[in-house]
Amino acid sequence: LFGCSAAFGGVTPMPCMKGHDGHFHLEIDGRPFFVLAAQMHNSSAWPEYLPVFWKAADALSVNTVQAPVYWEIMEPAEGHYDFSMVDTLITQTRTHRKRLALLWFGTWKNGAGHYVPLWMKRDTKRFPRLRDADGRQLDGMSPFGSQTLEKDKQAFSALMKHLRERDSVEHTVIMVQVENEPGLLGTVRDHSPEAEAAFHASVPANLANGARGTDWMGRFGNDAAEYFAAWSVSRYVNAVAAAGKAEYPLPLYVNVWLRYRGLTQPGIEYPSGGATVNVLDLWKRESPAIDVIGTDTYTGNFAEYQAGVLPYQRIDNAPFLSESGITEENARWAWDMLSRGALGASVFGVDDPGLHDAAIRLHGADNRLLAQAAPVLVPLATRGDVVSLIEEPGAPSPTRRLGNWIIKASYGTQWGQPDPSSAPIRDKPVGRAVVARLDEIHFLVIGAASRIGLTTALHDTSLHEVRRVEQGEIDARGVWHGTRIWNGDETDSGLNLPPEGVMLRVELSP
Ligand code: N0T
Repeated sequence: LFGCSAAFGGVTPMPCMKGHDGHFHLEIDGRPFFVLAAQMHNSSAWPEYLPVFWKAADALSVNTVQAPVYWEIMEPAEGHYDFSMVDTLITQTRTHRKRLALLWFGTWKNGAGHYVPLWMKRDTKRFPRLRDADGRQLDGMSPFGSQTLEKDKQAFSALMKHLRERDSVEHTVIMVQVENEPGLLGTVRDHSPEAEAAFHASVPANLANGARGTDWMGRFGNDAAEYFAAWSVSRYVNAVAAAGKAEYPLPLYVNVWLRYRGLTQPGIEYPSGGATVNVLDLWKRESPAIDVIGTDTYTGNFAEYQAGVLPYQRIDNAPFLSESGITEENARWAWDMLSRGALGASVFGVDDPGLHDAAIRLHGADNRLLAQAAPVLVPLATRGDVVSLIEEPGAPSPTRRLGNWIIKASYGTQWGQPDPSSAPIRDKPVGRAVVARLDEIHFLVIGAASRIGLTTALHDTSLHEVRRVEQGEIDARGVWHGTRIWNGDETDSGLNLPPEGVMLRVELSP
């Protein structure tokens, strides 16, 4: 499923996904890669509007940008494709020395059908609309429109074929998102005539769970409509993905408008039939052509973020923060993602004119640290040797364990700090760090706005001490370069990671 083909149509290895048991990463040019992405606003992929985006993406020091491909623009007339906007994105991404994740705004965009070409919108006979329980046509496409699916498959394959022809040597494009937050809004399931027939027919054998000949109500009871929606959307998206993959096998992903923060109403509060947590098993089973299901989380709260994201770390899926709001406190999420063997993390809407410089500066500093450390940390995370320590107001200071060591973070004014007024001013929770075990006695500590203590496990009477702390950097070959030794006030009561962030290599007693 996640095999890396050595080469495809080109001489360099294909971007591919590697890993196991819920820890997966992309491998780009044969090296582990952690996606640190910035996404533009929905209507920004036009040449006139790209400079503003690039200014932010460069300041953010991301290694990847996410940019939409609009179906309505790419196929202005049936069967006529125009890839000029895609080419512009590829060329400019190369100039800015980044990678590109293309977002296929096809049949679904946020649970609606607003990006299907005009000639399709005008022909509701060939391309039927989604219908609600009263038979009303909604402003989304029916997942049972076989002509609609055929057109989407053709267009998506044409896009992937174009990428193969255009990009199979450089591999600027490293992954593609199939549709955007697919699902149905305005109804729990489709009620078009084809949908009605399928809903009252027997459940497909692979979903029947032994019960032969039952219809959807008989098999799923009160949840039947939502499961039916998930089945109809997932197999549609999978068919589009499979068609594209046959042309050019890039890693493909789906992003989810999450069912969390107390949302319970499918089709109203979140698109029904998207890969939400309650139907995730069904989605994974029905979408083998999708490599990873990502989560769009718009929360600044650690518990909400975890509740949204953690169910997506499973034996067959890695967590992937496919979108998040770009705020200072949300900078914490990428650190947590990296520690748990995730694919990467993204911030959305970075070309927003109202965006504060402080958020850009903070995310930029983080990305520079994380991009340096990622090639070293990614394999360690797969092994379970990386932990994150994330500040959250009102929650106990995080404590983690690596081998015999207990790692504690604390924030704000500390015991032992001679002058409390010298404590950093904390109007936002931004404490974030990762600690990685390189071997028995060497740890990496990377982070910002935190104090990190390394102590012995309870009841362990052997000598545990921090012997040497060196600040430094990791070069492009993964080699450590020390710049100074930390001691005294910088280490006596814990490692004082400054607001701007730092990377430390620590030697501990064996
Ligand atoms: C996201 C973004 C963009 C009751 C929203 C999040 C992006 C899409 N959708 O700015 O449209 O293309 O993927 C929807 C989250 C809705 C939360 C509703 C809470």
